Amino acid sequence: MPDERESEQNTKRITSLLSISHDKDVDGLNAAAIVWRYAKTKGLDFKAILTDYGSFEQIFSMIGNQRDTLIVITDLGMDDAIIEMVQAGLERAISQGCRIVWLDHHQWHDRSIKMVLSLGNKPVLKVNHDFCASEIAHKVLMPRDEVCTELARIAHDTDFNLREIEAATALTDAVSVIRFGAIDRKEDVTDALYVLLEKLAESGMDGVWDKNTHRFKDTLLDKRVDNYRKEKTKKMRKALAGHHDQIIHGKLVRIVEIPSGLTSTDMGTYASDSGILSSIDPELRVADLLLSLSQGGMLGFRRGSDGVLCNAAAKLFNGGGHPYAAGGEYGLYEDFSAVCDDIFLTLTKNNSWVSEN
Ligand SMILES: [Mn+2]
Repeated sequence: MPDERESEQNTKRITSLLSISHDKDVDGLNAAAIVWRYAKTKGLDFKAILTDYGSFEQIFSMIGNQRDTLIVITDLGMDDAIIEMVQAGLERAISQGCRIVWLDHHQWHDRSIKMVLSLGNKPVLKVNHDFCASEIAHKVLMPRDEVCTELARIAHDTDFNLREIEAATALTDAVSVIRFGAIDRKEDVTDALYVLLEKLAESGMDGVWDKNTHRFKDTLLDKRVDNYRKEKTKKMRKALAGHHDQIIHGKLVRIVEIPSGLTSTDMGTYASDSGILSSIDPELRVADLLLSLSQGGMLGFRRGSDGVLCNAAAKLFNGGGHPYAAGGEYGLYEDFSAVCDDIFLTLTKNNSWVSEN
């Protein structure tokens, strides 16, 4: 087929690989490490950029300067607001002998999918919501590599919030502490994460994590993670101690305020641990419905028993989600107690969030 010959000619000079991945979490980092291992097996020079959604303009105009490069984008969806700009950058790169591989698990619009697939040099686009991005990178690029298998497993544990693997939870905290530290000091996040990325790409978790001592091999990093966790725990304990409880339609409903620097996932996981609760107050049991209110007025919903529908509760606050976890909005507030009374009243007036079983 003439088509294939042409594309082979256009891409046969590929000498380097540019990885662009999400800087926010372990999934983005491990996906980049898997791509790095792929580059090594193909003998391609490797460069990585870890980034976030606000920086697409800068990234994709830089992509337009690439030549003879395989560009692999992972754990990032399309920013539909600047799709023309993204397209222009990609088209320029392709006209200079580049090829595009885009592997992701976020929500994509048809228009964005069509745009990527219409590019030259046989673009590869895999979007699958059932896996995290590292798992997709593993399957597509390095299915038989054991280190990549492990990197994908670690990413899955944190991206799906399973928290079954100690090293995965530790790596999640390490990424947060390095990332927040770089942002605070106005340093480049990719530079700050590069050492960790390089070790993960070289030898997987073995490169960074000591299985026997359950600690990071880098003692400074280990200390930073330790401190970060202690701070986090202190803040969460304090927040949990200030909880407001009420029994509504036979269910224990609890509202807590999320301290700054923490996510509703942090808070939800912490507040559903019965051991932690009884250490604060022996009488404190896991709530059937937990609402966490952020400083900005956003509400996170988590359930502690099956008889509650978080999505239905969130719907009463302009939100939605799953029966087991959902999100909504209260709005800006000053008096936490007044907010609690108001929320309790709304949940009392409506029982759609209580399921039959
Ligand atoms: Mn992800």
